[in-house]
Amino acid sequence: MKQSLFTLTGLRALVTGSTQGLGFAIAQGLGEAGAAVILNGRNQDKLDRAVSRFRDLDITVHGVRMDVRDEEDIAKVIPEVEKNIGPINILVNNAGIQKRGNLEAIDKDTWQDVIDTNLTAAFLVSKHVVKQMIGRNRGKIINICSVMSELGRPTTGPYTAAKGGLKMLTRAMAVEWARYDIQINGIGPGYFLTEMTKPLADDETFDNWVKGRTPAQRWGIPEELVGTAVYLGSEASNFVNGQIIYVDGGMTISV
Ligand code: GCO
Repeated sequence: MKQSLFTLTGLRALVTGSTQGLGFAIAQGLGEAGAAVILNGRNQDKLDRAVSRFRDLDITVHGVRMDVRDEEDIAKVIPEVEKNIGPINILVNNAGIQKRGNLEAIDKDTWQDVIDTNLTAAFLVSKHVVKQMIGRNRGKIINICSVMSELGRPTTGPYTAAKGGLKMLTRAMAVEWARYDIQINGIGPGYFLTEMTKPLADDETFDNWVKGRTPAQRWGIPEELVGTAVYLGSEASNFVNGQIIYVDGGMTISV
């Protein structure tokens, strides 16, 4: 097996929503595999802090402030990135938020905010990045789905709908763009310890539920997503398209 199969040396990866949490861990892993990394967030201070952490890790890094829900911003920033930083070879659509509540009590603005950030943003950013990938006849897109792409949990309605949509958007992208030697796949994380899930992990009842519901009987650690992200960003996955790989300790295969 060629060692180069899994290297990302010479490639550039844009990871949306990567100033913290799973996005930061995935971006760090892609960087450690050799990619030049473009971090993204809406908040300049958070972005600057994330970039300096990467500089300490000796990873080639740029920070790009872009609101992934705003197509005008995307349409301005993506061409600037391609011109001033270089081609985006790997796009990771990671940006996401979670707003919990009983479905019947969810107001339209909350619903729209979750759908816009977790689903529509992936469409908008991909639409502007894929133009150049099509021109280069090469590219990788990785959509960060969730076990909620397959499963529901009370109070996570908008998030579940968005992540279910992202699973099918991954397939919609694959059937249209695979012909340009672009591979579009998804990663479905289970319950990982991040800023977003900290309130859940700190709740003993919820913590015990996750451990009981997960065959591995534990939460995931963000670094445990890196191997799958590197695989889907590398030559090793050149004939894989439209697949969602669940990194969930077995949760989606158990009742
Ligand atoms: C929840 C959590 C989950 C996790 C993750 C699981 O409220 O149940 O927020 O949605 O964030 O998405 O994959």
